[in-house]
Amino acid sequence: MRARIYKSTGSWYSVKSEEGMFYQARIKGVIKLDNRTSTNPIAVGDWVECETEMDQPTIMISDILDRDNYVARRSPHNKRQQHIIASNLDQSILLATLKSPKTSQGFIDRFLISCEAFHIPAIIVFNKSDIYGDKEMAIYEMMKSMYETIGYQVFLISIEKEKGLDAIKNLLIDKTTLVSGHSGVGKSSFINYLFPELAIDTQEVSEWSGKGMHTTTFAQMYDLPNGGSVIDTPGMRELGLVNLEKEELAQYFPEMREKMSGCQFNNCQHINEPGCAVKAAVEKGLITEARFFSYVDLWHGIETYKY
Ligand SMILES: Nc1nc2c(ncn2[C@@H]2O[C@H](COP(=O)(O)OP(=O)(O)O)[C@@H](O)[C@H]2O)c(=O)[nH]1
Ligand SMILES: [Mg+2]
Ligand SMILES: [Zn+2]
Repeated sequence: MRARIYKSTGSWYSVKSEEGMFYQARIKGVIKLDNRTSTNPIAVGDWVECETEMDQPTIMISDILDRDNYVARRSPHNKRQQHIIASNLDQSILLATLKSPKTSQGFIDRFLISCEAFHIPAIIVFNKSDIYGDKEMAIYEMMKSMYETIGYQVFLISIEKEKGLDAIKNLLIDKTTLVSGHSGVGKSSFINYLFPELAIDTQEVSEWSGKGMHTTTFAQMYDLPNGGSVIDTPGMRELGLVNLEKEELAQYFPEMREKMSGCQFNNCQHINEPGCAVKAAVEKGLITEARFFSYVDLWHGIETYKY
C-alpha cells in the first residue's frame, strides 16, 4: 500500500494511504540506509510503501520512494549530517513582516537561495499590512518590485483583518506548500486561519523574544478542504544552506545566473575579478545593489570545508 507521511515523531509516523485513510506506522526492520547523510530516514511529505500486519492496528513502512525534492537543515548534533524537514514540495511560502517584527532583507534572500538550491519555487508573503504606515508601504513596494523583477511572486496580507487572503488560498489549491518564517510573523495565525479546528497557540510578540523557545517541534502536514496540503514547521527559523559551496552560490541568484556567462573568467566569483559581467550589471542598475550585497555577505559566510 502506498501512503504519504503527514507527521513524524522519530519512531512513529502518521501516514495517509492513497485511499485517504490515516494510520500510525513504524519502520520495518532496517530499511536500506546506505549512503544516507541525514539524521532522519523519513520526513514529512515522503511517499512510502507500507505493509499491514496481521491482527495489528499499526502498519509497517517497508520502502521509501525517491523524493522529487526536499528541504533540510544542518543537524545541530553533527555538522556533516543534515536533517530533512519536508519533501516532495510544490512550493514554499515565506511569511515576512515589515513591522513588529521586521524581517530583514538578508533573511529573505537566504530563504530564496535555499529554495533555489533545493529546487522549490518560493513565494514571499508580507503579513500585518494593517499596521503598516507610509514608511512600511514604501518599503513593501520597493521589495515587491525588486523580487518580482527577478521572478518571485510577492503578496501583501493581513491575517488579522483577513485582507488579501483569497489570493493566497488560490495559490495553495492542489499543491503541497511549505510555510516558513521567523517567530512572530504570523505562521500559527496563518495555519489557524486555514484550519480553524486546530486552534494552534499564537504568541504575543513580547513573549517570543525570550529564551527557552528552542523546544523541538515537528513538521506536520495538513490537508486543505479544496485540495492541496500545507506543511507547518513550528520552531524552524530558517531553511539551511546545507552543503553549499562558495563557487555555486551565484547560481542561486536568478539575476546573477542570467549575467554570469558574460564574465571574463568562467570561474569568476563576482567579488573582485576583472571583466565581471555581474558587477557591470550592478553598476548599470540591472542588478539591485541590495541583492548583490546579500550575495557578498553570504559568499563570505560560507565555510569552505567539504562534506
Ligand atoms: N497586527 C497584526 N498582528 C498579527 C497579524 N497576524 C498575526 N498577528 C499577531 O502576531 C503575533 C505573532 O503571531 P503568531 O501567529 O504566533 O506568529 P508565529 O510566531 O509566526 O507563529 C500574534 O500576537 C498575532 O496575533 C496581522 O495580520 N496583523
Ligand atoms: Mg507559532
Ligand atoms: Zn563575475
